[in-house]
Amino acid sequence: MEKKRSNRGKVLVIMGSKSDLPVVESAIPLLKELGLDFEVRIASAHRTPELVREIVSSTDADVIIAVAGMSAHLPGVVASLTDKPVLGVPVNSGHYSGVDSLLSMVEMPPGVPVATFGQGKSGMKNAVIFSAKMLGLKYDYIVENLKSYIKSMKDKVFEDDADVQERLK
Ligand code: RP5
Repeated sequence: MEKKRSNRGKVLVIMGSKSDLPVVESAIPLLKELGLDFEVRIASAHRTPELVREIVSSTDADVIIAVAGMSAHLPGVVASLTDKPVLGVPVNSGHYSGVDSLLSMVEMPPGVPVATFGQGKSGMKNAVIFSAKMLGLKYDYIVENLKSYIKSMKDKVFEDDADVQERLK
């Protein structure tokens, strides 16, 4: 049985191996900046399927980001175990430049979707932002945090442009 959901927006980030950690860690500051509650776990669809089932069935997170490389079955298996939205982030850890992982996530059979993002750190970042957008439907404070984040991105472009103008004078 899935636990009751938390009263703050919460994301479970699950990765297939500790070798995926740099991708996950790169987005921790963003999870904090957006005010998302989060839990980070390592569990492999192939090596520890029982642990994957246990984590997914006991989490009180609202959405799940699953990060994996090679034949990346983790997001699909997670999606088969929950009614919560599952976001997949492919990692380039095999011999096919991450396409192996991308196709494993994007080509889910009809009825068991995994919202698949780009590969690696940029995909992870977008998966976190997308999670915040979904959770903003329920939590107003997240919408406010997203607005500040978007404003800071915009300000950075203006600053960078001003900097380039200055340098190239
Ligand atoms: C996948 O296989 C993991 O997500 C990782 O990206 C890849 C390689 O795993 P390790 O051999 O580094 O543990 O399950």
